[in-house]
Amino acid sequence: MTLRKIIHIDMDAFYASVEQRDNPAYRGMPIAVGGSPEGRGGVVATASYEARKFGVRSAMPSKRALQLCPSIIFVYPRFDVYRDVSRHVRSIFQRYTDLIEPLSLDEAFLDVTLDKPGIGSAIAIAQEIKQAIRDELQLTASAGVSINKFVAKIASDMHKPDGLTFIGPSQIESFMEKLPVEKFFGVGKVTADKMQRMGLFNGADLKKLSENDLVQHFGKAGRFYYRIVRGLDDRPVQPHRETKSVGAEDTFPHDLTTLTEMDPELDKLAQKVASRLEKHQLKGRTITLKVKYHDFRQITRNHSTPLPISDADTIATAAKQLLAKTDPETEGDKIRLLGITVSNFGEEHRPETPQLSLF
Ligand code: DCP
Ligand code: MG
Repeated sequence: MTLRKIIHIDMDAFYASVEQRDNPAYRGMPIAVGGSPEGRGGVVATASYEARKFGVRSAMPSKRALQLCPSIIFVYPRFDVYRDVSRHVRSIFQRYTDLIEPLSLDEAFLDVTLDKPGIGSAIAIAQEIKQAIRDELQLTASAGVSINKFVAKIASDMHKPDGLTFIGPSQIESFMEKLPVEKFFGVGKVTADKMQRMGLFNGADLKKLSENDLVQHFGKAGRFYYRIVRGLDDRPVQPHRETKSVGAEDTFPHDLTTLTEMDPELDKLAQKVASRLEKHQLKGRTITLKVKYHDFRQITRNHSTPLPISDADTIATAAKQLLAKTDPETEGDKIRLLGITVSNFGEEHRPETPQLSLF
């Protein structure tokens, strides 16, 4: 069996770095790309590293960002520019491999096992890609190099910005053992809290449980955790995966019984979905609400709009109307999970997938 060579590349403070590159006045300054502080419901899409020092983060309300960092400069996003940069980055990747799986405008997995350019090592390929991005776009990216997607993705985040982190086959087991459970990609806050309450703080703790134990406590995901803590992840890099839906869901620590509790949760979910849609540059016409009850019954309700939508307010309103149709305050119907998905993107809103015809 030959080991694969996987690179995960993620641009550093993507929108903010593009704005700082194109506007010398923003360089070295705390900036936030996103809505204005006066604007209703404005949120930060991303912040420059200078602003992150003050605690400003993606998805934070602009008002909060201004409190944390009074000198912050708000910049309106220029999506057409980010899309062009993303295309250029993609064309750089294509010099090194045909197996590219974009996750969003600024992030992709590359399988370089074949070593198309004959460079000899995945680390050297990652270095060349970073250098090309710097030379041709005056931007920096961070790369993670390993033998599977899971580890490569965590690695790319370890030495941001401008990082390159290699985690070789012999290091994976000990790396996974030390990894805190909340860093496991795919482990949400509720699951992480549950793990911690069970005394499971890192990969080594998870490893003590049998596959059966894990499945009993965490359902289907348990099987994934069992394999991943052993460094086993054979998911292929999928070049033509198309985003068919964008969603978010939350399992609540306490079951919800009243609309007063449910409405703010739907607002939060809608906000998350809206920022994910924005990140993928998508608008959809179908909104689906998922409701799971304390006894594991699950229902979905959906609604299609004449025009594609992507903003948080419209998504939240539609989700609340769908929820109302389920008689959510019915006696005994305690709600454990709510989820919102937007789909039905249509031809004109296809995400950035590499074109087959280019190679
Ligand atoms: N984005 C967004 N809303 C979010 C998260 C991200 O609109 N909630 C956009 C803005 C980011 C881009 O997507 O620039 C890429 O997201 P990343 O999570 O990769 O964040 P950054 O590239 O900004 O920073 P980092 O250096 O941490 O990767
Ligand atoms: Mg990024």
